[in-house]
Amino acid sequence: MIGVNTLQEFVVARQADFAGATGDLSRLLTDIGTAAKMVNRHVNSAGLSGILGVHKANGNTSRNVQGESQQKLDVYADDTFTRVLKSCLKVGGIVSEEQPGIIHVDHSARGQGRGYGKYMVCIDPLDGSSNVDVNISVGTIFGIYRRKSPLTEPAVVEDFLQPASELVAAGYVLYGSSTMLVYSTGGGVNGFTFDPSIGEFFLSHPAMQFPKEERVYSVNDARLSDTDPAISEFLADCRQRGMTARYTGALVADFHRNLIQGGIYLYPGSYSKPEGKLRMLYEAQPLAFLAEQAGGATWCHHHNLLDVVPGSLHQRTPLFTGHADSIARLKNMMHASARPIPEPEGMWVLR
Ligand code: AHM
Ligand code: MG
Repeated sequence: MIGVNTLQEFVVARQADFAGATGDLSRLLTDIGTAAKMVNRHVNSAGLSGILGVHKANGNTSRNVQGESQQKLDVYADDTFTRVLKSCLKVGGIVSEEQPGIIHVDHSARGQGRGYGKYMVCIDPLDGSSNVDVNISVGTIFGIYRRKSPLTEPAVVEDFLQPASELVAAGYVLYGSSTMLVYSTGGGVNGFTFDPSIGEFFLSHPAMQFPKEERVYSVNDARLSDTDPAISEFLADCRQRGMTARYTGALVADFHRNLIQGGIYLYPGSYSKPEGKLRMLYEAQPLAFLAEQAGGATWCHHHNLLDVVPGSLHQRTPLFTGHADSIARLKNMMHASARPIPEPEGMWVLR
């Protein structure tokens, strides 16, 4: 890979590793990089350009399909990513945390190609957006599946309801002290840092892997009183081992730190809400794919999350992701738990 530097060069060079690759996925990944640059510019100047705070429509706070209030930047990021993705000829459908249903992309209608593209994109356009107003890191998370239904028809929900083990590619953008794009197409994980003076992402973190050490655990401890006591037991064990707590409120930032320093992120289900908070398609599945590619693992109280088939587009899931040894210890403690969290009924089936 000597001489390969920019995201675009790297993506295209990697394409050669896949026999019969057409370049379609490469185009899609570089388009995601373009949208990330646009969102990055807004995130960086949010305090100056009047786009902090909640988004209002007709004087009322806008809410997404899940009833959560939307920040102005949530709306801008959603708009930008969907606009860029819709222009990508190989995208046939998009689902976003901010939108109720499938956004169909029909290229023939615009005389741009034949029918619908073969890639299905799942996206959380601005993860951790409550951090924006206080100038703390936020992110974008994406996952790309190959559609199953015929290309001549609009995509169907089942095209998106696939287990994370079927992802063709996944990644995230972290808008932090510097902006990074991290992605995998299944042959390891690579990270790129944005150089704002040149306007390009450059390969800065090749072949990312969780380190040997387990250093950090990330959890909102206000969520622990109504969940499996095995989690508190696990956290006590983490402290005993000299691990330290770090939690930003932005999953991307916590996942990224734990990938680099060695750690585990936990967002459990509770007895009153066994499905937890995080979204399966937009958050959990892409990160589970990346964790595995980086030598880590992902669990969701009862299963390896990679094997779980989501039941609906906006399905939520408990999420434990990060260092493989930490996940293994947590699993053992959960297996021995006297009060496990019940599995949400009818929410998913295993393959
Ligand atoms: P969002 O996609 O609406 O921003 O919600 C997801 C975020 C994660 O980034 C973060 O880890 C978690 O929600 C924080 O939730 P809590 O405030 O309950 O700790
Ligand atoms: Mg999110």
